[in-house]
Amino acid sequence: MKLLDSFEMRTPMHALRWFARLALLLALAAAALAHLPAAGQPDDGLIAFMSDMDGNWEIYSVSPDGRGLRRLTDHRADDRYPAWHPSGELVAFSSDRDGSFNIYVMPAEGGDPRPITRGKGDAFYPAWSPDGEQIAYASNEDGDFEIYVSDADGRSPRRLTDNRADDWFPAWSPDGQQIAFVTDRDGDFEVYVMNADGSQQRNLTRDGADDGSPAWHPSGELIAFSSNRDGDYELYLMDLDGRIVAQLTANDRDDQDPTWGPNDQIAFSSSSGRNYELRLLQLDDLDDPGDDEVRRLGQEPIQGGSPNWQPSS
Ligand SMILES: [Ca+2]
Ligand SMILES: [Ca+2]
Ligand SMILES: [Ca+2]
Ligand SMILES: [Ca+2]
Repeated sequence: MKLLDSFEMRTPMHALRWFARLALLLALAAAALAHLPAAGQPDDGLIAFMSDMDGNWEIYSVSPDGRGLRRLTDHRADDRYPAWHPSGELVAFSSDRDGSFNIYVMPAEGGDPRPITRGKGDAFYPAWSPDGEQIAYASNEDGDFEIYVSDADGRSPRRLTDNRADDWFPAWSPDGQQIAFVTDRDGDFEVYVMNADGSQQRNLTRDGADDGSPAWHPSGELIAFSSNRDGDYELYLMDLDGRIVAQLTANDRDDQDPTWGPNDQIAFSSSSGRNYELRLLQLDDLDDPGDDEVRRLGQEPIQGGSPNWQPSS
């Protein structure tokens, strides 16, 4: 009864006050639990992804609860790597419908795409700047892949990297000041970060395994990425010094291409051999991540890769 003593339960009046206080605390706790975000709510925006479920690579969108599957492209060419414009009203993607791979933009509901790049070589992995005024992508028009940034309409492309290795998978920081990307300039793939003008390129992962698919947390202080350092690909969370904050998945599948949704949700692609599907992870506590349950996006498996979560408007 030491606990009760501390609340000075000496008279019925004190006891009543104590129970009132307890009831209030319980009510507050219940209210807090009720407001905990549930994963994959239909009003959390859409997830665009690529899939060959209909015979060739197309871009699709789906609600994070697995409903409302919609095909956005319909072309026998390869259509890959969708990226939402920050307005949530346009989707950029990469397609070889005109011969080599170029970046195209289409309305969020699908429809006629217009080309953004018309370079020699192949252009992949479009990523809009957070203000929507620029677009980053990777192109091998100089022989190996480099990161480029152009105006939103494709004009004035600037090359940000310049080496013989492959530099690709650009990802803008939420404040638009930095770009994370993947490069094998040190022998194996690493996640690097540079300023948005290409200066101060630095290695964050520094691990002998292949590290890739960086995705900035909306706070700008953490980056989710994939690595095969335990033998197959898992998702990890690191800070901007490259310190691993948490290992987010642990299984014998290849978990890659994380994308952040509202309330610390991550959608990603999980594959095993030729089987690949979209999965969802809800991080309940960013201060203590790593023990969160992974589940399928929807009831039935949705064959999908390179998911990209629609920004909330
Ligand atoms: Ca296609
Ligand atoms: Ca290069
Ligand atoms: Ca590495
Ligand atoms: Ca795995």
